[in-house]
Amino acid sequence: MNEDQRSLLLSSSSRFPPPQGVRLSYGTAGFRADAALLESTVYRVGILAALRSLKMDGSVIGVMLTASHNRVSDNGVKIADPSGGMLSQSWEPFADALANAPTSQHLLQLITEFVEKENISLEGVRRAEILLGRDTRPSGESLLEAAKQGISSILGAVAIDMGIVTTPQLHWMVRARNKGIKASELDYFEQLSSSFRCLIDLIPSGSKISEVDEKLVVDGANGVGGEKLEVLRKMLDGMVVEIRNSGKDGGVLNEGVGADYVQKEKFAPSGFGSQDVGLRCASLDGDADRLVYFSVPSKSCNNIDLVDGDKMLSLFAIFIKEQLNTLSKEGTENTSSSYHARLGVVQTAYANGASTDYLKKLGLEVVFTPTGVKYLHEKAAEYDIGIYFEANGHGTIIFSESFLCSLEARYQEFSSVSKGSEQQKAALRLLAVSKLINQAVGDALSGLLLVEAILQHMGWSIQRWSELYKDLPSRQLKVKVVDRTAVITANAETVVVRPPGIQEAINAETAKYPRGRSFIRPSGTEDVIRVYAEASSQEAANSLANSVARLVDQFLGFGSS
Ligand code: 16G
Ligand code: MG
Repeated sequence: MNEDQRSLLLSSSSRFPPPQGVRLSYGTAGFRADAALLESTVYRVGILAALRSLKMDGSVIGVMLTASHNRVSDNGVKIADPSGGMLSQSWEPFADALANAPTSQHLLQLITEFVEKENISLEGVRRAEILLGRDTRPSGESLLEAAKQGISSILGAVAIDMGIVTTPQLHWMVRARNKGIKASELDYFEQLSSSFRCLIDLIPSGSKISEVDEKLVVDGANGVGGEKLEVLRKMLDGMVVEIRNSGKDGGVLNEGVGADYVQKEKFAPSGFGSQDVGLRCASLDGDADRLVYFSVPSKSCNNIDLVDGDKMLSLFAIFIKEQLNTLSKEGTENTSSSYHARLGVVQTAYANGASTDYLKKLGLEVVFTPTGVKYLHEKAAEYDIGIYFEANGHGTIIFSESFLCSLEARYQEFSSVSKGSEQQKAALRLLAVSKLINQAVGDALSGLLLVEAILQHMGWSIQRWSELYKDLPSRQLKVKVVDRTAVITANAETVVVRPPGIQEAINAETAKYPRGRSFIRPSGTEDVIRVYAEASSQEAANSLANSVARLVDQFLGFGSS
């Protein structure tokens, strides 16, 4: 590192001292804390993003300021790698160390050692480029400034402010930029709306949705998603969408609204109720990377029928499987031999057991990973078409480059030898899905358009969709413990290997309940142990969850040591 670079880092870091007595942790998907504590962390993440861009030969990196579904007074920062996915896990320990370096000197030393180890040249000869995005939180503006200062303290690094965007928009832009395709917000909207239109135009003439189902009502969580959906809606003719909680009517971000609230509480969000009985409703989270659907079944209460990430996964899997089956049908003598696509679905332990049974009955390959998009995404990337979802509504579909190339070739072939054939349409539908769905990361807006297109294709109401299978009743609890890192899990968080004895005790409890299943895991975002239980009735699920929570308290609680 040359002298100019050293003094630049020393002078800028002295303006961003870390908060006293607070340890920040990178967590599952970035840093999150009360916004007042984050300036120094965001400044340092700016440095990290610039170094990452240099390491990746100048590829564009993204920095997103958001605390997703959390309180409006919180904020957070996430990093998007060149693929548009989450920051490589191999850099997470550095992110942790950087955020917690106590002084400017320590920071400098850490950076010096890291760039040496990673072979990153800091002479300012190479350009690094970072796209910055933020959600609608008021703290976003000053944190943006901190990120810019971090970026500009690495010689040759430039920040480009993309303004207020959803998290998935920023990931999409990073991916697009690195693929050399147009990457503005308008390009994003145009890609989504044109591929949506393509799917709608390919709907078989027999499918007709009844009038009551025409309208979709969306809860925007009083965040950035509702605002962006307003823009997108204008580009989608023929789709009737009403947007509530768009943040314009004085509601507070994520307060009694949004996908997290709806999925966890199984309750209609604020602004929804008896007037909406039977309507197809959807809810986005605060930064629009999660999506759930729901309907209000009766006028008497605000309970909902939840259609969660598992059911979205099922819907997408059915549609894709149908297209792949059509593609592989015989009868097109003049085309080359068919390409057998490997389709895989990825879930976590939180997936409702009924969904896993259903997917397996469809003949699909179902695999499990630990909680967190980075794990699911990585696994899904092993397939030609990988569909992944968490029950909470995080998820997407990814297509391998080689599969897309062969699909494109087959489409061209069908176009010349069997134009208008079912096979040609199936190929075109899959190509449209690959453009509509955000392959960088789960995206509530693109997911919503895909759900809408598939429901219309199938001629299904939300009730018909919800009836694909019946969720097993489940219950989630959290337990405060002395040290959550004392819990070590294996097999995609379904088994506890440490502390010894607790898994056997959980097994003994679970065995008492018909269709019982339960697991515990340390949260990656909060200082708690989470408990999940499901069973054949709600009472049984509650009781199993309570018993397991008691075991956690016995083995790890404050009375245990
Ligand atoms: C993060 C993850 C989410 C996961 C959640 C679990 C991403 C982008 N987000 O929000 O996928 O469901 O953590 O939280 O990966 P927990 O560890 O506190 O239960
Ligand atoms: Mg989110």
